[in-house]
Amino acid sequence: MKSMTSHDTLSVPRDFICPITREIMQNPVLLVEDGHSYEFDAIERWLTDNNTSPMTNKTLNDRRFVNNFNLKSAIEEYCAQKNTILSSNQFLTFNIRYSRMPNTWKNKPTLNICVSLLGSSNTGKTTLARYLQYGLQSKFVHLNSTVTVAADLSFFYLDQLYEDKYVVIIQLSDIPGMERYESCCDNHFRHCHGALIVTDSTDIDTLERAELYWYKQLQLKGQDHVEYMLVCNKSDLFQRHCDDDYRRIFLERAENFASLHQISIHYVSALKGDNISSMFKQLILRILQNELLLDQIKENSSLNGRSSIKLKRMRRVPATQVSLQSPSSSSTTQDECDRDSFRRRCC
Ligand SMILES: Nc1nc2c(ncn2[C@@H]2O[C@H](COP(=O)(O)OP(=O)(O)O)[C@@H](O)[C@H]2O)c(=O)[nH]1
Ligand SMILES: [Mg+2]
Repeated sequence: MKSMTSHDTLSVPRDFICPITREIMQNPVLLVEDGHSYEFDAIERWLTDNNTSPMTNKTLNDRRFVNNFNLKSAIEEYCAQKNTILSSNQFLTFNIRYSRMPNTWKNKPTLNICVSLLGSSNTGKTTLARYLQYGLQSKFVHLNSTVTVAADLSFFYLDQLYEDKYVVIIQLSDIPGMERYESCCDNHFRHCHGALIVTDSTDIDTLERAELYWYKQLQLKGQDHVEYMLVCNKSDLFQRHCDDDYRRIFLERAENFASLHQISIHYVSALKGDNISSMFKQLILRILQNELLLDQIKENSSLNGRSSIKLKRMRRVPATQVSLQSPSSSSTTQDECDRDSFRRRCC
């Protein structure tokens, strides 16, 4: 385990790379039929020679593509950040881990970042959290109930020290989406430093609800400088099962929402894991680079004190509503106590 130096290379989020040229895109366009983004010149050349999607290899009935302005600005922002980072010799690369933290970090100061998963029921929040925890193994995790009835917390850490001294711990809150539980969410609006507003891209009502409820509540109750992103989940179903008209309307609406509020959009599949890790990483990077937010996090963390966080909290899955198919992995009462105690101190 090492702290970051300016010699490290910044890993590029996969969405920023053109699937044809394998380079960071400068003018990304979205091919409407397959839902993937490509470099403008590259897809134009491809379509002169082929009538298939470069990603799915399926025959295209619709060869139209549109500018992906949000992706373009996310790439530009990323490149600007990368330059800033390189020049100021700051935090460069990291991976987000869901495992035991190194013992040698036991006495280091921590930065405790709270991230909330917001969005209507059935949009895939729990699936997304499970993917972040288990990666591809999350396929072997099954839900015991179809609805998350109480906030479920999981803890991650970054495998590199921030500013060469801080251990960064992320508390991810998966909150209930059913209307009758929405009143329990207030704390998660109030205390989060970052939020992923999750929608089901096959159900446009969830996008409407994201605009009219989740985004507004976050504005109303959240901290001033909270970082958030719009997540359009179930991209696998969106591409395979939604017709052209629906997809066009959904994309237009999502883009309008995102550009109106200047937030980035991420098209992901929590079930397949597409774009999930890069999106989460991007959110954490943004939080750490938001100076006002970082000041608050540093202040809270020094108030809470390092001693309150035991290493074992980073180790396991809060399993109020999931279990591994292996019977040995169920949750314990002690874990739940730890979780509650962390929540009280962290938030
Ligand atoms: N095809 C597909 N199904 C998904 C995806 N994400 C979640 N689901 C399914 O959507 C349903 C609701 O997911 P869940 O995570 O419980 O949603 P939550 O209520 O927002 O926590 C489950 O049946 C998941 O398997 C995805 O990316 N693709
Ligand atoms: Mg859930």
